[in-house]
Amino acid sequence: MKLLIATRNRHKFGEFIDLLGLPPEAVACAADRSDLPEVEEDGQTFAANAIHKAITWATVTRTWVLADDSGLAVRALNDAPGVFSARFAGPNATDADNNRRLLELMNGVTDRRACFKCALALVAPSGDLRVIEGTCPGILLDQPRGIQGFGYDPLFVPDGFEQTFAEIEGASKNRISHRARALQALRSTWPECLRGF
Ligand code: ITT
Repeated sequence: MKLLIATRNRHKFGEFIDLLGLPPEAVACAADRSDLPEVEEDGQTFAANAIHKAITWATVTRTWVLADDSGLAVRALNDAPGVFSARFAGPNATDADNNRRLLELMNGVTDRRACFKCALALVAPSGDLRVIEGTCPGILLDQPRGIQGFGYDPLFVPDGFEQTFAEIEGASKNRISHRARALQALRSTWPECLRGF
């Protein structure tokens, strides 16, 4: 049985491949599955969106499903863009559009604190469900730096680092990221959950 990673974002999927350490044949990406229904991410919280997606697709596939809803919460913007992170600059916004909009709103703002957040929802074929969150605090720059990663990575310097997520190696991001921390917490509350694939 495969584990379905319930994301169509190839960058996120790549991070999960590295984080999970599972053989590629054990894992499927939602971007490769044309049979999955669209799931509206219209919840008020990351957790609500992750649960909705995981349960909807687990019902269709009857496999293990791991869903991630994540984004950036900026202190000076009352935690925006939050659940609107992917479409901050509009419905079809690119990462560059979203970063530009964020920089415009942060122009002249001295409080640069921000936090990446990730909610993971894991559903077993039995219907068993766990939801857990991970966070990664840091600060926002006033211009992008680096070419790795995705999303807001070029603007975000995690606490304890001087480089942005788009400048540090993927392996370093995967040690401290919101996604890595959520996965660690999931494994510690449900140790047997991602074994045996
Ligand atoms: P799926 O819904 O298919 O998973 P998505 O990219 O739309 O893909 P989200 O709805 O969870 O995923 O939106 C997450 C957005 O938050 C993402 O597009 C980025 O802009 C931002 N984001 C989340 N995690 C990030 C990370 O590790 N680095 C940079 N930006 C991130």
